[in-house]
Amino acid sequence: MRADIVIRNARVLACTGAPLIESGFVAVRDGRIAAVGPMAEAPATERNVDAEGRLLTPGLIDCHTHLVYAGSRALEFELRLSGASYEEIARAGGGIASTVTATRAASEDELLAATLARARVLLAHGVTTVEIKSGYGLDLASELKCLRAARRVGHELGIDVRTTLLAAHAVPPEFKARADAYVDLIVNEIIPAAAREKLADAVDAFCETIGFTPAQTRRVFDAARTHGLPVKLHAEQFSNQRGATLAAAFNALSADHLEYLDDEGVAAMARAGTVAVLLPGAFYCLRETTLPPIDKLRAARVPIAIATDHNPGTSPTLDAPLMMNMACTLFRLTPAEALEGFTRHAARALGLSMTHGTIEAGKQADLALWPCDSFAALCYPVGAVRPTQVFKRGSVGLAPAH
Ligand code: DI6
Ligand code: FE
Repeated sequence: MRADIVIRNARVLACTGAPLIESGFVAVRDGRIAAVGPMAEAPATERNVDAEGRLLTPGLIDCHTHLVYAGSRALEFELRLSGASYEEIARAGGGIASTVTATRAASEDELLAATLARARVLLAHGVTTVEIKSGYGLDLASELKCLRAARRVGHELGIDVRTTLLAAHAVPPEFKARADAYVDLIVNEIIPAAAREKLADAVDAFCETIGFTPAQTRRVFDAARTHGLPVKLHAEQFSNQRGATLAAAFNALSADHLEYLDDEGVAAMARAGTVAVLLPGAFYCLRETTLPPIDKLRAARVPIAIATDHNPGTSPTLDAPLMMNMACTLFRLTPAEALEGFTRHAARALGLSMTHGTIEAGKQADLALWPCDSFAALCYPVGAVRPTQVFKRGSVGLAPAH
């Protein structure tokens, strides 16, 4: 077998469900994984990387981020510390709306620069594929501007970016008390334009008392379907709107947050194969105390993914391994579940299962080498866990910027 590069002497965690290979190799050819196995079967090649017994995992996949925005929400953080709730701030015109003002005022190049800086930090934490949502533009031109900036991040950094149109994130100020008219705009103009310009890989909405009703969400999903775009949903974050059931009825790739998910939602997601994306960063920042129904999701065999939910309001973090730690500590996931949540199941939440998320022959050679030796060792430190090396399509050039 000819290989361009062989990573040797690695503890290989393929995230396929197969046991850890204690002393293994991964051979890469043309940017794809050519073979994986124990060292005894490693092919000879000229270019080798000695992993020196470190843990080799699939590159992490951050399947839920709001990476494109301008401005800061540090003041709101202080308000919440002195007692204001997230909902109160949102209803008073702060929260998402304040980020919308700053994002509308920023140029595409300014947004690109800010987003690139954030994406580089994600990369330094082992993320090789990232989903980026719009949702801070909330008008036709600004939503498309955000999606274009997101696409450019992928080209600039050589990582995979999947874009999601989240025009239904909040009702913009010019549509105050006219949410249905804003949904008309989304359905008649924003979704068709994003589809026409191939700027969106999926469509998302925030189904919530402070977001959009299930009926409005359904209209957004119908339009996505008309334009051939798969859907995802911010569901059951603050209250049970039966959003997950609605999402499953549209064969959603994922339903995300889910603290207030009910039994019917669990069953509907299981039937539809919709991934449950859990977001411990937002849970932590909002001091939420209601846990997503993890045991019920497990029992129904709903795939569970974990993501950063990076956004300036409720999850200002770019530390993917810290989210795995929090998924274990706050949600009681096992370290193996947390890592599968950031690899295999995250790939599925983006519709990328065929090419991403596991170390298997034929898949894209997206890999991360960690300075530790087990699932548990990866998840147990609270912060400051970074890969020593990241490979994207087999390219070793992606040295994390520390
Ligand atoms: N739920 C969240 O946690 C983020 N969006 C959403 O629908 C928060 C976005 C923000 O506060 O800026
Ligand atoms: Fe989110």
